[in-house]
Amino acid sequence: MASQAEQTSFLFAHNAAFIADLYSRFKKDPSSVDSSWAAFFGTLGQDARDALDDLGAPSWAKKTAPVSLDGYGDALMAEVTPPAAKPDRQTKPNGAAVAEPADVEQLRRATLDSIQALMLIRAYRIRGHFKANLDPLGLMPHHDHPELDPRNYGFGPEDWDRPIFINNVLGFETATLRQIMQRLEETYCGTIAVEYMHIQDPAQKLWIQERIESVHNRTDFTERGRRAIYERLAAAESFEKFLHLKYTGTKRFGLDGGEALVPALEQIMKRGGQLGLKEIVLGMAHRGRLNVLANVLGKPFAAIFSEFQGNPANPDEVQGSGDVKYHLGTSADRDFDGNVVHLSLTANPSHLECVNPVVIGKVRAKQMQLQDTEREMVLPLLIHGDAAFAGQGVVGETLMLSELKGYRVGGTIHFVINNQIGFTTAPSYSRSGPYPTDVAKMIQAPIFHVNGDDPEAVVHACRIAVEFRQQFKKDVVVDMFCYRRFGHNEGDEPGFTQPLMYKRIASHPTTREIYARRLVEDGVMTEAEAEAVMQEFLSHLEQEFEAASSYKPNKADWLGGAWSGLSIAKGDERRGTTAVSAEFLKEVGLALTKVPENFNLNPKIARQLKAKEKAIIEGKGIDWATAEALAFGTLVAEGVPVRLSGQDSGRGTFSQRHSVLIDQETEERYVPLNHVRPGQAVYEVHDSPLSEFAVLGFEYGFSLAEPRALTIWEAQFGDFANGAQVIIDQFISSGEAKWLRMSGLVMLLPHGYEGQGPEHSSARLERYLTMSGEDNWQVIYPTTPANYFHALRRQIHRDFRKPLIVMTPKSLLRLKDAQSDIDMFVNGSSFHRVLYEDGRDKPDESVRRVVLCSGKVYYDLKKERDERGIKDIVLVRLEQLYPFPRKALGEELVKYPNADVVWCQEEPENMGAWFFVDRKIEALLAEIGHKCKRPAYAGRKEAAAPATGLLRRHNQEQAKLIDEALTIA
Ligand SMILES: Cc1ncc(C[n+]2csc(CCOP(=O)(O)OP(=O)(O)O)c2C)c(N)n1
Repeated sequence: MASQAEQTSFLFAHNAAFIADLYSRFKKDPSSVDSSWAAFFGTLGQDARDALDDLGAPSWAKKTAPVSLDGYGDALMAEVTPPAAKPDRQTKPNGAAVAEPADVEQLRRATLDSIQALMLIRAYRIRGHFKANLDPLGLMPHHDHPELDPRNYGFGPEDWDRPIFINNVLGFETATLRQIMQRLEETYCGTIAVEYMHIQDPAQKLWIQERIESVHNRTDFTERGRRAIYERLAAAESFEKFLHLKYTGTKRFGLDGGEALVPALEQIMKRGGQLGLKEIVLGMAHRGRLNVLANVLGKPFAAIFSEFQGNPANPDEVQGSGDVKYHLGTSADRDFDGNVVHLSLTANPSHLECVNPVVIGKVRAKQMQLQDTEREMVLPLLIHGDAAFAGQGVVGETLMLSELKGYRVGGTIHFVINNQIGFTTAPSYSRSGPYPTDVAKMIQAPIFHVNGDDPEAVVHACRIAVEFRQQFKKDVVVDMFCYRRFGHNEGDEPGFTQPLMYKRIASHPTTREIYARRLVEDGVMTEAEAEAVMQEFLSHLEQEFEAASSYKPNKADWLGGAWSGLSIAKGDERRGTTAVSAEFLKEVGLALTKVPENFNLNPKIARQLKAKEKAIIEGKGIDWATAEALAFGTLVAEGVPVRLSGQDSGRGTFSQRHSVLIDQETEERYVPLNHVRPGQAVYEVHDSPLSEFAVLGFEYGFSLAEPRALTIWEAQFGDFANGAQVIIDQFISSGEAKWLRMSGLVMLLPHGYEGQGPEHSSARLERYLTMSGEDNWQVIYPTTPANYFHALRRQIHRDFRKPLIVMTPKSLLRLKDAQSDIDMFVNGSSFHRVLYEDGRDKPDESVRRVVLCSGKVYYDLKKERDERGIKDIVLVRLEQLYPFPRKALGEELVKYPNADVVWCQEEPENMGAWFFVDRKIEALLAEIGHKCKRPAYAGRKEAAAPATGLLRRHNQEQAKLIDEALTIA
């Protein structure tokens, strides 16, 4: 005879659909169910209600057709045998609500019983990771979370062996508490723990649940697969051991303790290749980088040893500063059973995590090149340190890009080498949360925590990660708990600060040793075989070491792939051919003023378009924004994609650009630049999120991968670029010198003193000039729309690429004087680095003063000089400050042998271009034998803040500096 408990369970099983239906009605309208049931449901807390939801919710085990596990077991680098047969899937009572049973009270008791079990299961899904076995050193405090204690759900010792109906959750229709607990512990508290219940998308959540619960989060690898894992571990360990032996105490930021990274990456590549990946762009910091270069990307061991011996990574004739060996990048093709995956590791500077957005930007460009609209062919793979991932703000900024239209790349795989220490700092000092990965929850990424001493678990988690990414095109995180066997670098003594941890590490066997023991115990290999694999690697390394002394890098690794055909910058003028024909300019210009019929244009915009049309037809008075649109339009018409991103860039901060027109009735968007001519390239403009660091990094990355597009980042106001200073200093200004990586990125930085206060006046021109050297980039402060037009086109119409820093105007956007006529755009016109005044009617000898200046102040000077009727002062504009146009400026200055020379700027004396041009002009005057020896200075006096916040003071200062430029002796 069935026991009371069995009857209860049976009773509930047969009425589950009834309860689910009743509850769903109650949720919609409590008065729609019988008042006694309403009272029953009303007493349930939120957790119980969530559990009750599980009754009606879809679950992998409840689906009628089994979820496909296609390809699950086959062809893993470490192959797996098919998962254990799925638990019996009995058809649950479903369909229409069953009639209310007679014994309602008993049914309610049974319902509560099930609810309690489901609450417990739910708690494990949410919090099971706290109890998981993650720390190889066993130092992490073990959490027995109260929510994981069955007693807290009303279960006593007598309840462990009676059946409870749980409606196919966990694959059991009915199970005892003992069975449930065992299943929960092995699934959620083993060496893989998962955080996924924060994901709101039911399909994603269910997918993960299925992957974990259907195989109890374990996977059975084949012997061949296990041997392969062992071999990769041996490769990783032997490499570090060898370096330790040969270069004791030399910095290498070893992977020792985190060797499972190597088979893990291998798995992502192999499984990714099966799922359509053609290319993986990696970004990683110092830790284990040499190991990844050698053992994953196949950089020759001899090359690495040669670098350890102090030899350069590139042939001697290659210029530049070079970089330390653990910052260098490389690329390689790897073939996994016929799936070729191209791998590239992006060079990165010391500044942790700043490479993240750069990698993402590169991936986006590569996806564009491959027309990978599904974003399944190119994957970003970022490898992080635990302290850095938790601490650096750019991590959050980059994650935030992940779902944005203009920046998404279909998900990044993040792998955290969580060695539970950052330099000398323990986690309790370096993050406010249990895991370094909590930041990834902001984008609802699933997070797998895994014990690095269980390499099979690490490989398995990575397999799920890449499958999830390919399936859902979303970020996913693998957090590998491990340890750092030596100090932060190999010259450090970790015992000073972590004596207990390091005592534990000293007696802790390596991951490979532990795994070898496991394989020996399981009869997969003998001890001797395991040892032989290790010896084989070591003797190979010995041979490579011998070869290192004669190793010569034969070819600098640049200008390959998308860069082939481009070359290294040379020559002085570097104008390029940037002019267009008048017909072409008009064709483009007129296309920019058209909108589709029935498009409800804003009336003000309609008037502006009319004015533009007139300017283009007459060829007169082309303003800044129109010149920019003409540059973009001619480029896209020529087949050159243009990508512009920045805050509010579509409209333009100063309401000047309007490159996206908005229908006033429907908010439909129309981008005239994408309707210039058939077959044209794409113009993309993206209003960026309110981030500078990640967005600039992204655009820089895009420009690295796509030299044949014009890539532009725009700051809202120039000095907001401060927030992206790391990208400017570490990549844009020095990437070519350090890593032989060119970029044609344009940075548009609104600059100019119009009385808008300390932050909205200066783009900090001085910083860019301080960083100018070794022909690293171009810094311009143009004063005419035509010059801007040519400067933009010049970025593409030359055979080299250099970043372009542009001080862009604000007030000049609407200044009549600052307009250009069509002849400045056409027929052999070009960018001018120096602009002088035409049409003077007095001889040059009569000129008493040359006022040199750059940018907006020119118009203030001109106005004042002309109003005063001064005829013997000329104004010469330096439109390009770097590379300094010495020759062109010299040619101007020799014309005025009787003049003195004044440098005029709006910025304070300790800012702007003065300190930069001062000595250069002095040297130039000496070189041309000018009578004037040094330029005099007219500008704001030295200051701490770039500008005053008081308009009246601004006006006084501005009038004074203009006056001084014209009058000082
Ligand atoms: C932005 C930045 N700040 C500080 C440093 C100096 N630094 C280099 S490594 C390191 C600790 C990194 O710890 P973690 O991210 O856990 O990586 P691990 O070295 O442990 O692998 C620090 C503070 C740096 N490189 N970059």
